[in-house]
Amino acid sequence: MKGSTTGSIRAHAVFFRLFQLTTFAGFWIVSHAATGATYVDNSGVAACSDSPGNGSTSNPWCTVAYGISRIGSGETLYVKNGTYNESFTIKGPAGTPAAHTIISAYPGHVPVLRGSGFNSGRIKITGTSYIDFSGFVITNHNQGLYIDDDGGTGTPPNHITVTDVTVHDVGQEGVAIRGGTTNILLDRVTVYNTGRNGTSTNGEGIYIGGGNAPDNTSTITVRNSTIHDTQDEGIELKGGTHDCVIEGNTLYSNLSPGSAYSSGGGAIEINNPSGTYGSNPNHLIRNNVIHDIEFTSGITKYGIRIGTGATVYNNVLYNINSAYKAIYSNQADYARLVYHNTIDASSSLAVVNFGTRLDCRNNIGPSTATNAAINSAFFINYAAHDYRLAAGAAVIHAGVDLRSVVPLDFAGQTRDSFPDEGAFEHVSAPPSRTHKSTDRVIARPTSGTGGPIQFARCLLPFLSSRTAKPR
Ligand SMILES: [Ca+2]
Ligand SMILES: [Ca+2]
Repeated sequence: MKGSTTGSIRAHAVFFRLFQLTTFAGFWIVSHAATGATYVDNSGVAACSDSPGNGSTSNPWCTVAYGISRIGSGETLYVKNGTYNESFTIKGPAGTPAAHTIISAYPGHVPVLRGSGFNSGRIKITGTSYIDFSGFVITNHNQGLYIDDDGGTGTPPNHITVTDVTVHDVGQEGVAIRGGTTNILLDRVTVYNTGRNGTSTNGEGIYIGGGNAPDNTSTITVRNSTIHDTQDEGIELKGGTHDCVIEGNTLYSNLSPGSAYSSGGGAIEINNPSGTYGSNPNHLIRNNVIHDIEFTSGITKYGIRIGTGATVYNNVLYNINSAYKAIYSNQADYARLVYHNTIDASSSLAVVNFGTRLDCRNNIGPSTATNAAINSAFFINYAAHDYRLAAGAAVIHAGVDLRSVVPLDFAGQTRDSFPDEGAFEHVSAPPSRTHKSTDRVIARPTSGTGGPIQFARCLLPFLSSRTAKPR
């Protein structure tokens, strides 16, 4: 008992010491950023010069590229409002886990990095690590932002964070992350009007992995971002990529107007494995909203195409043109889990399986035993696409317990022991553990969360497999 008490006190002391250190370190970082940052400002408010002695607020540098060349590891470069006609490559200085190098818009400012046209240039990050890049608008380049191994000539970057960046009106892709790159976070990124050079077929919003060559880019997270009006896929995960997380994003008007290569793609597209990664890629696609995927003559599109192993839950899909499948699982390889999505589409096209190991349960959309076909009466405001559940909806407490995979709902609400079908858990007390014979829960077959994957639970295959495309 004594030892335990002593241990507890010691643990408390260690915690307090850690708290002191953390607080001190945090204070130091903030102080350093406030007093030690350097500045780029071409507005003319303060006369700028790209010379070594500059970099202060009163004597700023003129170009972002020069500023980056002057800062040291873990330092902060702030860029103030203005249009900077630049295409540059960030090759460092690398930060450290404790002190990232920060290249950022000055707080409240939105500097624009403008290229020289849709057929040349890009902003690139390569061969470096622990860099935070935030607050910029990137436009009028061939591609917006590349995070890669410099076309195979350099080392892949890692631990790069891109926050509050907007990429719009570019010749090809908005953002490309490739070349074996790892540990990249895109947070609150906006991408629109891609594929504008008129000759290229590559107009993806966010392109992860390689095209023809094997590419094991992995551990990429795209979060809280908005990707719309992309000529090709909104977010594409190429074969060979693995362990990526696509969460909390909004995608619309993707694959629009639709190039030749976008036929067969999804607003979120997970490509079939390329054979360079030997186990389930385990991509995680959750809490996204996909809507308004419009009809284009001669083009086939999907809301989400699952071409290899992935877990897909708590997504909301609506206004997917009735010619298209909302969620399509094809390319028979690794297991897919499709749980708790709300899919406002005809039951025959909500989730379509073509010969894959698909476990499809607790969705609103498919009309099968462990799912529920869409019904406007389920929702608070169906007409306004508010798919939170109305009190008394038949899908409340009607799901099987999949909390080991889906502990929370779309809104972050904890799912109770009788999960509701669809993306939203209704806030109401769960029923008692004693079922009545009329409860849907016990009327349904339940395999349990640890059970074997159930094959083809949504729909039998009835359409031909998608033809592989080069990019
Ligand atoms: Ca419930
Ligand atoms: Ca593509």
